[in-house]
Amino acid sequence: MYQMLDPKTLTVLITGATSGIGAAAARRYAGAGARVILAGRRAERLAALAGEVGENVHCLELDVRDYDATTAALARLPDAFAGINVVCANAGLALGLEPAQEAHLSDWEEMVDTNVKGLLYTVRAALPGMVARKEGHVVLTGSVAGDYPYPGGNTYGATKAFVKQFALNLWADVVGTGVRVTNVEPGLTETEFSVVRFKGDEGRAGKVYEGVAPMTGEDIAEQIFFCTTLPRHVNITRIQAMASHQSFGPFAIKRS
Ligand code: NDP
Ligand code: 8X3
Repeated sequence: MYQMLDPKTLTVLITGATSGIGAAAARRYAGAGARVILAGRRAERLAALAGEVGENVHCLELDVRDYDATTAALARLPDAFAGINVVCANAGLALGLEPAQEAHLSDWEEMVDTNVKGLLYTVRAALPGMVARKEGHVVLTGSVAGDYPYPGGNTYGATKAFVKQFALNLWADVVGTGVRVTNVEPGLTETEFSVVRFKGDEGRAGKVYEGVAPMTGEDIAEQIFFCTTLPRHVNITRIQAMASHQSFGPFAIKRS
């Protein structure tokens, strides 16, 4: 019988735990007996999720764009949660779908600050402890958008390309330390992602998933859980999944 890691040995930090993929991952880990640290900005959502998933949970009201707050929060974790050995740097967002020449610079800045800099802050704050303990797993939430361009994906896709390359470079650094690195790269997944992208326009967000069977937060959480519970001699560097109704576009050729 193939021997997976015992989830009860895991202490998992999840950023972006108030919704979607992060919330589903929190439920998956907590349901399997792991200790889970839920991080996000919306305190009431954190409290509701903590109430739902049980006792082995600690909440951090945190904006990942604030490095000082992130390091301070990790430094004062209660003893039971201090030995983090899985970090899911998952918090992120897309804003807008305008072509680059019409996009809002403030949207670009918020995506870079969150998806790139916030993700770096989370990893930088948690990594030294895992290396010192000779055990850990960094799971980044990348995207198919980091591999494949699409109209309006401009800065969002570029942030996810950064995440992919950072994951690979991180793995080059930590190999042999006992820390693993995985970039999880989902495609179409129905969460609050599109409501956020379209700034609260639920009608427009709903159309993204109309007539297709998108993946769910639970689908991606299962992939994250799988990668992190494989035996320690196995490292999945990248895991990419698309909804079965999704594939690549052809090259665009604009004829005159
Ligand atoms: P949701 O909008 O449902 O969840 C996003 C999460 O990110 C929320 O919990 C939100 O928490 C958190 N977040 C956003 N900004 C910040 C911030 N500054 N500080 C802390 N937390 C923040 O979307 P998803 O679950 O889909 O998104 C999760 C990740 O998955 C993202 O990185 C996204 O890019 C990626 N992804 C999503 C895909 C999809 O199709 N849904 C496909 C591929 C990748 P709060 O607002 O409470 O702070
Ligand atoms: C989210 C997937 O294709 O909407 O990262 O950009 S996509």
